[in-house]
Parts: sequence; C-alpha cells; structure tokens
Amino acid sequence: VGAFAQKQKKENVNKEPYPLGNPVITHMYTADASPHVMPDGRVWMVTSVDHEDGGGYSTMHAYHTFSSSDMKNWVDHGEILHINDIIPENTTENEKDWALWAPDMIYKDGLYYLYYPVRILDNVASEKAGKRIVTSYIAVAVSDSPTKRFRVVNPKIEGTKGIDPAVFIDDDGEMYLYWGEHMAAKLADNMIELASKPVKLEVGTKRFMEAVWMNKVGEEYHISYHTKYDWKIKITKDNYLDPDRKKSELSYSVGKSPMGPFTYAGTLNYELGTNVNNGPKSPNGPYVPWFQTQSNHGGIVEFHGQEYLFYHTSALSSWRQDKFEGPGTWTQRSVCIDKLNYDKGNKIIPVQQTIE
Ligand code: FUB
Repeated sequence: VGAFAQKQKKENVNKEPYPLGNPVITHMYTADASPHVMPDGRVWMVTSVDHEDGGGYSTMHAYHTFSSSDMKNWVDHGEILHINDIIPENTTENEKDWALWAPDMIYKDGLYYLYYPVRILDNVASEKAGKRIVTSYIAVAVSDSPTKRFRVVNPKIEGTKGIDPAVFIDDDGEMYLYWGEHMAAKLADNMIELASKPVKLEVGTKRFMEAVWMNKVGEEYHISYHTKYDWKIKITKDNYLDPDRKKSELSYSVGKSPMGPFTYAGTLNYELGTNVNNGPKSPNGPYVPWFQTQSNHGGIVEFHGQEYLFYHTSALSSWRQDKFEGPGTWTQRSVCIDKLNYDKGNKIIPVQQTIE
C-alpha cells in the first residue's frame, strides 16, 4: 500500500478537483466504515481491517478507529479490538476461524460502545446438518475513549442472529439496533441489551443483502443496505456497464418510523464501473469492474451541514509495485467518501463511487 500512497503524493490527487482523495486511508486495508460525529466535534469511524496479504473474509481480525476534522486528513488511532481479545481460552481449533466483520461505534453518557458480530461454529446445527455451520450474533464492547482498547461487556446480545450491527439514536433519544437481514429492535438504556422483541423490517425489496444503516432525513427515515447481485448484466453501446443493471450497489428504502415499514426508494450509490473492453479482466469474469468489492457497505454522517456517504472499493489493491495493475482484490478493500446530496423532494441523488 505504500506504493499507492507515494503515487497519490506524486500526482497530488488530494488537490481539487479531487477534494477527498479516495480512498481516504491508504496505509492499510480498511472496510465497513461506520461514521459518527463524536463529542469532540470530529468525525470518527471504526472500520474492519482487511488482511495485508489478501486472504478471505476469515482473515479479518481487528478493528481500527480513525478521526478527522475535515473529512480529508484522517488520524489512525490504532487497533481497538483484536480477535484474540474475544476468543475464549478453551476455543477449539475449528472455532478459531472467528472473524471480525462490520462493526459500529456509538457514544453515550461518557462511554463508547462498539457493536460487532461474533461468528462462531454452531456445534448443534453442524451435527444435525452433517456439515460445518457458522452462526453469528451481535456483541458489545465498551471503552471510555475511542482510542483505547475496548473491553467486552456483553459477548452475546440475546435475540440477535446475524452480522452487520448498526445503532441509530433518534431525535427523541430512543435507540435502535439494526442487524442481519433487516432485523431491528429498540436498544435498552444500558446499551447492551435489546428493549423490544426483534422484528424483520419491511424494506420493500427482495434484493436486500446486508450492511444495514439508518439515517434520518427531515421527518423521513432512510434505511440503506447492500443489494443482492443480479448477474444478468447489461452493457451500454459504448461498452460501459449499464449503471441501471442493479448488480452490486447500495440502495435505500424510506419510512415514517425507524421501525418501518419502508418503501424501496432506489439507488444510493453505483460501484466504480469501467470499460470492459479496455484493461485487464477480473479473475471473476470479464464484466466485473476493477474496483468492485464482493459486497459494499455504506455509512452516512452529517458533518458541518453536509452529508457524506462512506463506502469501500478495491481501488487501493489495484496499485501494486507503484503501478496500476487492476483488478483489485475483493477482500483488500479501502474506505472511500463522497458527498451525499438530495433533490428537492428529499430523494437521494445516487453517488457515483470515485477514486478521486
Ligand atoms: O467485511 C465483511 C463483510 O463484508 C461485512 O460484514 C459485510 O457488510 C461486507 O462488507
């Protein structure tokens, strides 16, 4: 990744018209950013960490926090939790492929709460099915600073099953936990338990895949998520991938309450496309764009009156040995940021992912 940082410096890509300089973190691979403005007035994000040498999702072993005062220059505050902090001592070899996937970090009453998915081998289900079955649920860790090591306070939130936790605090102070396949419940005041029965939200589409995020826009609640693949890809006549192909993108649905029901409202962002006849082919098929990740993960934050969409691409892993080599590695992802704007009817103007 050093080569990419050097290239960025050489070409001065942080300058206008590249105000954010995507990816924003270039010294390591980061994914699944969860951005929030914290009491110090800075924007903070906790991210998953992808492995330096590639490898798959099972090599994701840590969370890092980063902060910024301008969305452009980010300080790496280091590792706040490692897989070894949560694996019980008597864990069997099989269970040791636990991984740390998309987290969220929230501030409340002087403490920072980290919500993360625990993936574990389900011995009972595996025995029944005659094959390895991995199950997931949500856990919570706490710290008095987003720069310090977090301590596990609830290794399993009863009632959760799934990955990708996201916490939303409404204007009236009511807190909600979202996870998995559009599951949601109220979060208790103690921040570590559910305060209502989990429900599967109506999101108005069958293409919901994962990576849920809640954002309030005026009086409307926008639930966003990664949508499932549709491999019937159309190519436009100038050989670009059809931006309406609904392949791998973030979408959103709109509702009048944080618990829905929500109506499908369209695309939140388009992945980085590329001219399929020009450049190296992806090992995963000819039509996979260079910078596409297998699955995207969004987070939205308002900072100084402007909303920003955080997402990840594989652009950073496309630069190796100081030259562009594409395609990037699916599981060597990097956090990117673009401005998120709305039309007059509060409808999102879809963000086109950038490397700028
Ligand atoms: O990073 C691992 C998984 O990939 C996350 O939990 C999903 O949201 C997707 O980004």
